[in-house]
Amino acid sequence: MATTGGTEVRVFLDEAERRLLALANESSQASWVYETYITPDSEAVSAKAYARVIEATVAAAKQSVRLTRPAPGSIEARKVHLLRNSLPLIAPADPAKADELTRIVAGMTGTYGKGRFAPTGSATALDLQALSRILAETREPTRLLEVWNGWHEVGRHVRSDFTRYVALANEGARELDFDDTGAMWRSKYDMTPSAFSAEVERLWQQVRPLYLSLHAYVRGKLVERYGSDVVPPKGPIPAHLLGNMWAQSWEHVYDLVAPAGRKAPFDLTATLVGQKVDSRGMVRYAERFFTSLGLPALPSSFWERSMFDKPVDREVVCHASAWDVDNVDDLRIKMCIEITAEDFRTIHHELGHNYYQRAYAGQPYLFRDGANDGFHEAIGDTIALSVTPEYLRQVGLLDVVPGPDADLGLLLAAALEKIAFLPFGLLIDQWRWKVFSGEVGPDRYNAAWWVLRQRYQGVAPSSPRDETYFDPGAKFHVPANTPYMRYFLAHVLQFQFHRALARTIGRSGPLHRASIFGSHAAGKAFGEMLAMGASRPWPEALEAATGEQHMDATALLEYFAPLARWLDEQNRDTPIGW
Ligand code: X8Z
Ligand code: ZN
Repeated sequence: MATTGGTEVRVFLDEAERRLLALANESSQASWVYETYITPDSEAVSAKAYARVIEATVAAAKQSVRLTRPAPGSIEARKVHLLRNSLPLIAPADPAKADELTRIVAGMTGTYGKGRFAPTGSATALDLQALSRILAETREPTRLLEVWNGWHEVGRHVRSDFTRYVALANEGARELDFDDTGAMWRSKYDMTPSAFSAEVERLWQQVRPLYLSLHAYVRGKLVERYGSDVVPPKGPIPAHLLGNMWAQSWEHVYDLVAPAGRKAPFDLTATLVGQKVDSRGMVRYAERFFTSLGLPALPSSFWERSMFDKPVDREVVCHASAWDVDNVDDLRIKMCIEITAEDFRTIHHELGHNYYQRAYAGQPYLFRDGANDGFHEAIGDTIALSVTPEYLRQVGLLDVVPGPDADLGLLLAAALEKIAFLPFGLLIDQWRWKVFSGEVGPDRYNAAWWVLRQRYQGVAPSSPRDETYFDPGAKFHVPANTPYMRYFLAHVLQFQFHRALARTIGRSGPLHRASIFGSHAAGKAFGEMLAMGASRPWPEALEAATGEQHMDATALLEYFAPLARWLDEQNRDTPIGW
């Protein structure tokens, strides 16, 4: 009988949520200790705690199938669906294999975190941050290549672990009736896995022409700077010349590609350093943006428990992340903050996660998540789009707001960050989907990686990278088992959110000059979506905030339209593509 079945499922879900919440909190505590103090013991403890979460989740997901099926569209049906899709990693039921798998993932994350390389002339081995600084600032190709090569050694150290991880993770995913781990990752978007693949391809086709324009323009400038024997005028751009270890953001080559006589409209890094803003001060700026929207200040525990600075006395995972350790209000960020414009933005990104977590903390446990993971990644970025010159003036970080003649510079700088990222955001999981499905085996891991990097990004290594290398392993999210398509989605969604919020509060004028700073109306519109968490399919959450039901790149294209026109003019005699 329907009512009996409904009650049975409800009682079961209540109990499962209670148990999973307790285990998830223990696991978060253990992971926090591990990632802020890497030792063999903290690794073992965090791996064990994670294995317990997986085991309980799988047990509950399997049991839920045996209960009376809840009515389609009901709260219970959604929870059962989310239960099966809640984790990015499922281990086999065999406890020895589950232990092995969670140890491997924790170990790969630690190996990445501990990565170091000593370039010629450096007395000590440098960490990723120091190496990234060299890539951003040096314009000497041989030096850039040495640093790029040096960091990519870290990938080699995780190759064999990664191979075993793929096998074990797939075994786990299959026990939950997914085809493989990649199919499991694609099942989280309220559509079939294949519909999701088509959806990201559709979005990519919307933005691809703009990426091609930017690529052609930047390549032309790099040819001028480095010569055509270093940069092929019609070929892919060498991966070490774009100012970033993965060529995922090109903002650090702004000075190389800016039109003659146009330096950056302002230098936020210099202002922050000049005003002696420290890491906490940086976080305060970001918090102040959120409170200006009518959202509450962060709890005092946030300021006591977060890690803002890289400790000098121990190994940590520096890659920035946001946490809600008790799934209620134990919000924290973990970062090795540097006083730069880049980290200023990243802090807004991380607080976006924290404010989302806090907004949905009133939901039942299984709904305490983003509408989809692209939403989670887009919240703070949306706020950071409102970090306009006028906003910076309002908070005392800029003296004079540059006039409309600075627009091209502002848009070019933004494009080097946001448009350059798009193909990178797309390809990491294109690669992992093929790896998990078996289409790409260990004998082709690296070759397949570079095929995709060339196809989507138009970027290539400066010398062949055979299978003794494992270059995907030199990007955090691969050893850390963090899905990546979320960032591609976020780069589309953040412009949709930004446009909708700006319009809601009547900001006219160009989107790149619009800021929602200080608007309680924008905070309310955004906050209503955040509070929904994962309780409804994501199109409903999107509609709540934007009135739109589809992910759509027209807002991004509108934002960059003046730049797109300008790039087309610049590229009249420039080869496009590779
Ligand atoms: O990993 C991150 C965040 C943490 S959720 C810092 N991002 C991606 C990356 O660094 O590769 C943000 C943008 C893309
Ligand atoms: Zn994030």
